[in-house]
Amino acid sequence: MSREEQRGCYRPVFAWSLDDDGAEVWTARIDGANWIAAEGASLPEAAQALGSAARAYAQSWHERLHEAPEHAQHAVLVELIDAQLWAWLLPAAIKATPTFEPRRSSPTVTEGLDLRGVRRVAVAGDWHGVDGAARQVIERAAEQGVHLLVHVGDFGIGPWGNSDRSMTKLVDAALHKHGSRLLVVPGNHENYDRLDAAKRDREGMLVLGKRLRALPRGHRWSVGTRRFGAIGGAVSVDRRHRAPGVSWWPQEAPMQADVDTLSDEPLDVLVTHDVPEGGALVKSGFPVREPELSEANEVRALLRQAVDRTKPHLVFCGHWHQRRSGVITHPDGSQTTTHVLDMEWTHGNAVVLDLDTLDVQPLITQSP
Ligand SMILES: [Mn+2]
Repeated sequence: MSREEQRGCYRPVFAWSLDDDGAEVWTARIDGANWIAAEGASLPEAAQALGSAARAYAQSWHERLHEAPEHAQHAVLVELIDAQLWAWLLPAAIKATPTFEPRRSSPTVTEGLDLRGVRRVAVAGDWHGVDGAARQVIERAAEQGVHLLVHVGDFGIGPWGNSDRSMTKLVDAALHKHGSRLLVVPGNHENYDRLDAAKRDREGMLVLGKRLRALPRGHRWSVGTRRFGAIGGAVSVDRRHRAPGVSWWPQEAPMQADVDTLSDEPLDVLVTHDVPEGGALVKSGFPVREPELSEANEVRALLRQAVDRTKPHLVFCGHWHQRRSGVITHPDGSQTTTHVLDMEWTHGNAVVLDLDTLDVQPLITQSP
């Protein structure tokens, strides 16, 4: 093989993708010497880093690697790095520069979470951005061998106002620590602008972190062999005390179209934020005025319609900050049991659902 042919065996490669947060990531490597690799937030950054990695390799080669049998053969590559590094790397980098906007159909759309083997699920009620309470539930569940959690909303998806504290980042880190995953069915106290802008994974779930997803209204998914459905959202009965786009979002309440999206196929488990009408006896701790009262009742009627159409065995919900349950009997004799979960730092905040038996048991937690 001529020297020129030997040089042709090494080729700089630059590739573009999106990470889980939707940010651009550039990777760079030398084809034929794959251990020389780097990445960066931009193409120039990745090219710089690849240049440094190549120089570092050449230096180690001169110092000791030339004696190693698997590296001795790369003398031509080292010569190329020593004499012509940028004349060699730059044309390849320039060729990789996107001439149009970044490809929308990127080959690295976020993978869906694999939920096929899951046997038990922890279901938790309103957390309102209290990451300590979230961490405790995630930890207790993991101790009991439960690594999938479903949240019924008022999770506290931010950003909220000017706070740069991120509930989603804190919870994603806790999930990582315990090898767990969490699916949020949004409530009314969530930043809907963030949800509307979120990227979807291959399963159609909204990506909030590596291990954290939110479920769009009307979304269906499977856990093990069980069929789940989601209709998040509710009316904030205190919205007149809140600021639009800062602590209140007009997209908060579900609509008829969401129930139609969910459709009539039977479900095992329906997850909502508010309680479907007739699902369980709940009582507001304070008087609610019109028009919020009527709007909230309309939402509960819509959720009841979803229950009547999908006849789930179980409904999990929250919103009322109390632990209640109730049974709806359908005309065909089948029954739906509704579990209303309490708020953060309470014993009624979380339960464990056994997917084989559909049995529901409290998840034992402690007050702080
Ligand atoms: Mn709520």
